[in-house]
Amino acid sequence: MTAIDAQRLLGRIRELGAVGRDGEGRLIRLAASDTDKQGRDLFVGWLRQAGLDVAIDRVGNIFGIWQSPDREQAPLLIGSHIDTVIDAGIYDGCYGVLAGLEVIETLKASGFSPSRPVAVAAFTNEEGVRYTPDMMGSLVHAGGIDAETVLAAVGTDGSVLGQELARIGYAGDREPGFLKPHAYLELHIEQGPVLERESVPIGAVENLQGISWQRITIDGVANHAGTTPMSMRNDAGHAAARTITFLLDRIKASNAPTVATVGTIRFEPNAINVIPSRAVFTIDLRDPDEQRLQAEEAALAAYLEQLATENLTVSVEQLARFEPVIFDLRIVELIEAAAKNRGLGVRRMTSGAGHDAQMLARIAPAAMIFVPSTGGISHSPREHTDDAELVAGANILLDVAAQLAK
Ligand code: HGY
Ligand code: MN
Ligand code: MN
Repeated sequence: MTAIDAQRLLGRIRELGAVGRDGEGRLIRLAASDTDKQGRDLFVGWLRQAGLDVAIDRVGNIFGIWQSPDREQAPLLIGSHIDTVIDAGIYDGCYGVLAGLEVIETLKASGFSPSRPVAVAAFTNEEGVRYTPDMMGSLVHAGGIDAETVLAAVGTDGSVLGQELARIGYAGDREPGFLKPHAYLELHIEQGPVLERESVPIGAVENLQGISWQRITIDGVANHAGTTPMSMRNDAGHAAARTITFLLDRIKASNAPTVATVGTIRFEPNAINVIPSRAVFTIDLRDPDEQRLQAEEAALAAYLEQLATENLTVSVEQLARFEPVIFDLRIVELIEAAAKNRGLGVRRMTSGAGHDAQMLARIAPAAMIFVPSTGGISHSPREHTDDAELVAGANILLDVAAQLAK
């Protein structure tokens, strides 16, 4: 049974994982940054070494294409992302991109003759930390947002994505969406606790939860922290705290799979002895059920309306909103069969995280393969998956890709 070159894959994961470390050793490769460029350059070098055609589109999505005898056939696309969050782990996204390249190199070396081209993609700005929405490059590829809108996106640092892509040399010339996939596969770490808790090495991901990202701005009145009676305050900071507590306590009490996260918050003027005149914070809401997700969005909106009656001004910006996605059952079954054929345990599951696959599912049959995350931890330097688990997942990707490309 053909197997991937484990040392080559593991070595590349570690080599890419060393790119983009800051002075404190934190891994940060935000979309279209200088460190993202370093990671991109390393990946493109490996694509060229593998003899693949390299194509880069106008929003910086990178494709490595193994042309088949019949170039007219729609390609099998394997992908993920190599941009990271702040202080990231080395596996999120990178594992799936490098495993995709590994699968192509293994198939080529094995003499496999594909009936269709096989391509690997690294999509721009999957994480959405510097520019929103997340899964941006794959959303453009799937036709969910136009390239001009994305190229004009203004980052949290005031930069403009299109200018940054040009600056780092990844404003490509291919038209986004030029590659219409026959099918799409994504291998990813689970980033959650399920597979490890159940000692199951492979996840056949059948669906992915809906995501709602909002930025809330509450404006009150700055005043002296010592002389202003509590009854006379328009305290934007207290209003933000009440909102956050209302929403998170409500969701915790619901016992539903809904999750809510306030990952960023800032006050103005941000001084110890000044009642905040402004509070700006983000809310990441997710649920596999669209109706429940809408109900939580409505509860939050109603609470904010109530705040606005208290001499506070509230504004809401929707940063991202994606409905839950169901993946292709035929591919999910191929994943299960491949795992069983290699004597590996497998279970169907929902993805709690957003992934490029949810965008590609709009234009092609798509599904994902998960491998366990130690302690269920991700978006952290403590992110880890054992080498044997990484290799097992890549071999399942290999088997399913061979099925879809034969
Ligand atoms: O936010 C997410 O779920 C993904 O990591 N961008
Ligand atoms: Mn990811
Ligand atoms: Mn991520």
